[in-house]
Amino acid sequence: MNHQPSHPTDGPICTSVQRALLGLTIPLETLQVVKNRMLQAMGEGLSRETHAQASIRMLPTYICSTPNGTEKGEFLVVELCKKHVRTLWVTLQGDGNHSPQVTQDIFDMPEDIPQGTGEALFDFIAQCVQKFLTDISRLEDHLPLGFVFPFSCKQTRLDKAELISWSKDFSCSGVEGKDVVQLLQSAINKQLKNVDVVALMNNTVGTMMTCSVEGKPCEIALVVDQGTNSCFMAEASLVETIEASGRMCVSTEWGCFGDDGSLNDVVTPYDQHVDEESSKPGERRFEKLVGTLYLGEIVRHTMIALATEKAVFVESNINVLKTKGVLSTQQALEIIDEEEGMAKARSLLEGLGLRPSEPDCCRVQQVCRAVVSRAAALCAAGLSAILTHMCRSRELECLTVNVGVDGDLYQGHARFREILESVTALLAPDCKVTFVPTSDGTGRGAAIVTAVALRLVAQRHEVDQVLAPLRLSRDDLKRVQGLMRREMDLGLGQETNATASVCMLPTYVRNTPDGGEQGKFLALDLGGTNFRVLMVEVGADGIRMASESYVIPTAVTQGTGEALFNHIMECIMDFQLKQDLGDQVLPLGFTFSFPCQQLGLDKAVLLTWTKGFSASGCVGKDVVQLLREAAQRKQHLGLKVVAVVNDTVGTMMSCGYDDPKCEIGLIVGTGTNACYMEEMHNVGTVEGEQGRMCINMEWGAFGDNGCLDDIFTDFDLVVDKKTINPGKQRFEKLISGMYLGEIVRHILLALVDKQLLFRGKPCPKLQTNDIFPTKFLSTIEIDGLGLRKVQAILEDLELQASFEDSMLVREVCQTVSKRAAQLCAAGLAAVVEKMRQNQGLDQLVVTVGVDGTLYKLHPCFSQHVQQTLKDLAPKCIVTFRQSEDGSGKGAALVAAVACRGVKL
Ligand code: 0WK
Ligand code: BGC
Repeated sequence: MNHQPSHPTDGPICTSVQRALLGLTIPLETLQVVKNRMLQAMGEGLSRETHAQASIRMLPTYICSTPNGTEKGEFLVVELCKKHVRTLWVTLQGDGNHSPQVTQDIFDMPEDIPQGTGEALFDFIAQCVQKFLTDISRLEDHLPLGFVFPFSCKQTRLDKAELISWSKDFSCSGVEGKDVVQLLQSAINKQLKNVDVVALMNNTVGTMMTCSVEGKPCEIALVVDQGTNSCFMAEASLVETIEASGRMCVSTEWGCFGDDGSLNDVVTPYDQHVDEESSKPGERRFEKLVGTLYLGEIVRHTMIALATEKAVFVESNINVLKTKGVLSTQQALEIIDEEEGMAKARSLLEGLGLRPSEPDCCRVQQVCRAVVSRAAALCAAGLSAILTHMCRSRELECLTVNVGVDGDLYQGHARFREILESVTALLAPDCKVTFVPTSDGTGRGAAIVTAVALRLVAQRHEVDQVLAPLRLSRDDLKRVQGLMRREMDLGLGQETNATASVCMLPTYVRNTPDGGEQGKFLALDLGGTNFRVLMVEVGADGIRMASESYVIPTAVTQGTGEALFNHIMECIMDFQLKQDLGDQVLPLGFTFSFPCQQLGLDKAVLLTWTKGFSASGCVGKDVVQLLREAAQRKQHLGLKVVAVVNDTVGTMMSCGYDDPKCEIGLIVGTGTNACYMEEMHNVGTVEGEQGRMCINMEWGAFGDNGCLDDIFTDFDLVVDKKTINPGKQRFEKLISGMYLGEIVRHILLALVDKQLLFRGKPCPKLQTNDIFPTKFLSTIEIDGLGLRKVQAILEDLELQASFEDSMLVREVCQTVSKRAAQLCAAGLAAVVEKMRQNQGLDQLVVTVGVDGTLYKLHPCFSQHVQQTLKDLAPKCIVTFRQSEDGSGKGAALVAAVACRGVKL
């Protein structure tokens, strides 16, 4: 559909008029092209690489949420309009804010202000504020002020915005490139002492925030006034010019679209004249086709062209038409009126001293209609580009959205509205749009933005207070590193071992693999997420493995030791059956991932259970013997345990098989722990000075003697209290997968209590232990994961989360996992620094073999560990090698060496 105006059909005159009207009419297919060009320009505006050159600048506004009706308080708003300054006093009840109390005043702007100095402009605005507050007797109050500034600004905060360029005939000197908030604040400070400018926003943002229907906010706004612009709630992850997540309102500044020539096939010679006569030729080409500052001018130049071609006013001297501004957009809009239009046209043209014929008046009316229709159609092309962008970026089949609209052209003229709405529906058929004209400009919206700004600032402050204890400084981490080193030295000392919280258990593994290991082995891997039985064949051509995972029910892990080891035996026998091992008696390496006093390679006494295990009758017992007894109970004669190792040792050995520099084993999974190769002369708890031995640090218990109490937050204490081993494994409970989810859950509950999350609504499901598993952190923290997915996770917990809520939940997860990674790195820094000093090296080069679901699956845990370690131990070059096949392979390698009878 293209909207062709009707007209008399007489010869050359008709052709000129038709040509003019055709030139001013954009067919739908061309509008589709314009829409696609705007979509592309919007993409360029969002991209960090092309943002600076983009004709649609896509400026972040730092508005991250639409109003939620709880905004409360009294706010001062100042709106800079084309010919006046409007000051408003807005009281928001927080009751959905559908009818806030508003007191306002309008101060006409002296004509010389818009082209005068910036100082004069802001002093004038400050005088208006001072006068307004005097009139409403509010001079004494401490007041937050929201400033509606309808010009393109590079915003870096809600209260920091640099003017990029003036438009709409404003050109005050000394403002472009300056922070407008600062300029206004300093002008206000000259007159008043108690007014803080806390937010600046574009008038489109004010419009978007003001227009909300039945509590469903608008997510797009459009202003078609002297100038034109739009804004919408974009996916923040797509706004590459800022670091943010969730949503961010972006002011498109689409007025400049076409400044790169992408409207040249739409612009007519009449538009060209208007541009050349404007204060900034070549700039804001789109605005000059749409804004009311220009429509009258386009009509005037069209009439000049038609008159020149003797198509109109053949009886008149048309010089009057050559004066800029003789025909205003308002007049053009009156001329298009169905009833009064022709009369208006005649009185206007006669008023200009022209002697228009009836057809002349009709042709002028047609031109006016064409110019206004084109403006509406172009706005529709821009709006549909935004709609399509939002639909795609939100991965929606159909977008349903409210569009707030302000500006004389939309508010005042049905024809403009009809065309805008109908063409939008044609260009964005998969979007359901409700247009919401603002009833009172941007005032209420600006108050809401100011309220949101204050609420966000207040909320930010409160959230920072809640999370501050979990944010560790470099000094904190250096201190933890120092404490870990002290506990390690105490643990290695014969005299001091008993009091050390880090046991530093000798493992009797004295070498890492040398590749000469041979043979077929059975391996068990107990203590991680699953219990695994493996068959491992080690040969000159490498290692082949077969394995089976078995779940150990809590009833068994927390039952009797006999039942636990019986269960283990049943799994072994099931595996041997499946692997058709018949009655082969394979040497067995047993990865037993709990603190054990190793008395030999195949003898280890369990010191205590961890990770939720508590099977009775095991602590103080040789776990190999417990396994052998279970084999006897099962009349299983084919069990030959030759080695029992900790999973850290198994992991070090497994990675050491491929990388001889691997001398540290690290586990960050259900639990956490580390081992490393220590110089025998430093191991005071074992006879012998020569060579080295792998030490199982059991660092999970670091801090059990209270040395970490100042790191422990109330949330950690609550989590610890609810475990079956309160006061134990303190370091582990700050780091490992078994506990992080619970720490997050308790922080979320605290934020709900403080009304900072889920609007303070009680969350019964969130009260349930372990309802927020650590794997949620790994999902929620995936970079670029749409917050929609976070919302989905929360919905499963019957939590109705807003975007702000989802962002806050993500921030809590990030804070907890980052602390865990940093603490893990502080522990490792102590280990590598000790190894470097042990070897008297200026620089240590070492590999850490690592395993565990948290380290392997969390999106940024490993990165945080590595970055923090690099900072805390700069003299150590540390490579992290993720263990492919787990520590079972390592246990088999230890068994292989044991079988060679070589003193490991
Ligand atoms: C896989 C290893 C196993 C270790 C586990 C730790 O093979 O020995 O205990 O990693 O990670 P989790 O399963 O506890 O996340
Ligand atoms: C155990 C360690 C084990 C670690 C990782 C800790 O709870 O005490 O022996 O290495 O978890 O699985």
